[in-house]
Amino acid sequence: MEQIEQIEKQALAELDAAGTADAIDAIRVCYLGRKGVLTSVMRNISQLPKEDRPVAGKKANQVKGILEAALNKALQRLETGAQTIEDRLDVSLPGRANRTGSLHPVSQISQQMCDIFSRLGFDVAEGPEIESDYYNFEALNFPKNHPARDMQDTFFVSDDIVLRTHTSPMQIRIMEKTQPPVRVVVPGKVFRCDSDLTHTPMFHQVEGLFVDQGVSFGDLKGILTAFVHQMFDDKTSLRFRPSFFPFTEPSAEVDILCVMCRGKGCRVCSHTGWIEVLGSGMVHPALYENVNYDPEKYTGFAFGMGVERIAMLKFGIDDIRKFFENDIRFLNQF
Ligand code: 2U9
Repeated sequence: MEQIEQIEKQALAELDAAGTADAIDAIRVCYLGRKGVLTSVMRNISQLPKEDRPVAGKKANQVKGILEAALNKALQRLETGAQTIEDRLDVSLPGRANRTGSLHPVSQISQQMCDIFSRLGFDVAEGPEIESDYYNFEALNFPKNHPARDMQDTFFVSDDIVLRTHTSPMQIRIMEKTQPPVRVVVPGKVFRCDSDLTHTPMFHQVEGLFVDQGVSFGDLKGILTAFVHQMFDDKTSLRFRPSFFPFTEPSAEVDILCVMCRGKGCRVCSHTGWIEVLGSGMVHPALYENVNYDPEKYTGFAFGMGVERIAMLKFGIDDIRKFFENDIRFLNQF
């Protein structure tokens, strides 16, 4: 009996370790073959004392059955390949990320600008990209012979229809429809016949207008300072420089302390320590006549800026054309 139990134990252990069909077959031959270990034990049972034969025979048959079943199972295990979930699944592999899209960097910055002005009390409005000469120039106090009306800067659709060169026509449309207070920013595409490292024939602007009783140049400085501090950081100094636009008087261009060198002087700020980011001014009284506002009662300020220009500074991009090539390797970084 002991011998049979020993055979069972050893055969099962060998099967456990067997990794090929040949190894399993060798075990079968070794134990159950014609000259196999168990086969010879069974043959010798007839030589046992008569009373021991039934018990030994029964035990030997049992073990034979167990071994046959184990041999089959081992073969099956080989055929189905991997046996466990761990063998089929490598949990250490990196996951596959979802390829979700994202907003274009210019859209991101435009939205961020509008969000800031929104929190400062401005509405957000959009208008047509194709405009009449009246809304794009005439109502904004551009003299008939002003160079900005020239073929070089303006895309003409016909004699008096143009691709808007700024989003200002929308502010005229808003003022025509609503009496003060008006507090609005207008984001959108604008078009100018110009192309180099810092200019593209289409670009984006965000312009703003605030008209009410008692609006002063101090309000202009306060709002634009709050904007720059939120857009960049509140340590960014501003500098207001006198300038000229037909639609504002007085006018000022706004420089910020260079975001790259913090005023030390570098390539980005042409070694001046300052970067121009905005145009602004008090709305020219001549405009009020065009929209039926009383120029004795109301004053206001306006400002405008190029979105790509701010995006280039925020993201450290040196060529505006990168925004419009739609190279996925560029866009994926935002
Ligand atoms: C109305 C009245 C006044 C909008 C203004 C600027 C100054 C300005 C430039 C910035 C960079 C254009 O994109 S840019 O080239 N803009 O300097 N824009 S004041 O003034 C207005 C607008 C509407 C009714």
